[in-house]
Amino acid sequence: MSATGLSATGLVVALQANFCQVVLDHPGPGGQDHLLCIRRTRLSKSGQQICVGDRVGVDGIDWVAGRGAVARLEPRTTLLERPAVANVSRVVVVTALEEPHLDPLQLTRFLLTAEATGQAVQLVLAKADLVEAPRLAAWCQRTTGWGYPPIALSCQSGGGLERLRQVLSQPGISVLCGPSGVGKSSLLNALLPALQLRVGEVSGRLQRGRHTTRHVELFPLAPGALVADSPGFNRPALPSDPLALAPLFPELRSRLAGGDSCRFRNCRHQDDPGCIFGSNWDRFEFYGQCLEEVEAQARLLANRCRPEGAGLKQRGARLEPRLESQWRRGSRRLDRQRLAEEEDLSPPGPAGSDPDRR
Ligand SMILES: Nc1nc2c(ncn2[C@@H]2O[C@H](COP(=O)(O)OP(=O)(O)OP(=O)(O)O)[C@@H](O)[C@H]2O)c(=O)[nH]1
Ligand SMILES: [Mg+2]
Ligand SMILES: [Zn+2]
Repeated sequence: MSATGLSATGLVVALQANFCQVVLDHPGPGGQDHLLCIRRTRLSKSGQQICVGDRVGVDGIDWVAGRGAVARLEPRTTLLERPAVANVSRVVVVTALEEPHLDPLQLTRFLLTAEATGQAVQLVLAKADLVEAPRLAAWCQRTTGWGYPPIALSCQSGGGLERLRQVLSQPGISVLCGPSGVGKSSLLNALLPALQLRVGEVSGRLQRGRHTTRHVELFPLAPGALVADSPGFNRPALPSDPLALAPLFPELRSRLAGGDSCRFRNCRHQDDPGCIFGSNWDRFEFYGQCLEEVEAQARLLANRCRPEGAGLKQRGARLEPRLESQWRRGSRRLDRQRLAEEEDLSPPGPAGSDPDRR
């Protein structure tokens, strides 16, 4: 469609309440290169949620007011579920070496959600100025062993920033994700000082972040290269299929892809007989914890989906749910814990138009 007509195509760079900011592929009259767009109800009816990173068709354009309506959503190549960003080419998982303290299980969960996109994953170890050189070297060696040679970075000294700039300057959409307070917005400010994104102090005994960034927003970093800042959160979700977990660990995936296989096709890789991985690998324990949680989730789902009464068995005087054999192992305690658990500490989005700017 003509850029000077009533319709156009573009990229969603930010969501604000019921609106989204769309950067147009071709500027309209007067060189207008973006529009504030409302979503059409038929898009909502089809159940499709617009995400940052989506390519959309816009119509009903009022060039004078700079308004339009999203009428069409183009198919996505990839989707990072949380933070929700479509068409991602690279996920940059950011964790601080200190303030907040680096938690390797939490880091593993972030890496798993990044791997689930099937795209390139880059690990950034931020706040390198806060630890001694031997500790930094130990973390670099450890995460390299997991399959993630990291970029160690300090916004204070500027060390590592140019290496990160090179990675982020590759074409496509990169998204920064990680816990609150690890320095995601700070490092974007260091790369693009004109952004002036809000940053917040970490506080409390656990040196937690304050959930300063509230929205995902895409910024241009180099020609054809965009980078998204995102709100920090503490507990990324895990995949729903227990068999999907192992291939998300690069240190397992490389051997599975190379044709090595355990004795049993549905091996849980928990040091079971005939397992090619054994227990002598660094993330064995984290893998086991994640697997238990995913299996507990799968059991809950299987029980909920079963018609009333159909999945019950008599045990003494009581009726108990009958479990699918493959999910029978694992702990009931985890089931209860999961039900009781709050998903994480992310606060609701605030009022106001541009809360992430200083
Ligand atoms: N010492 C040190 N402090 C840093 C560094 N980078 C960021 N900080 C501090 O860490 C705190 C949190 O930084 P933010 O950039 O707001 O963290 P964030 O990851 O964007 O946090 P959310 O928006 O809440 O997800 C601020 O007080 C920053 O000044 C660094 O390289 N070294
Ligand atoms: Mg931030
Ligand atoms: Zn195995």
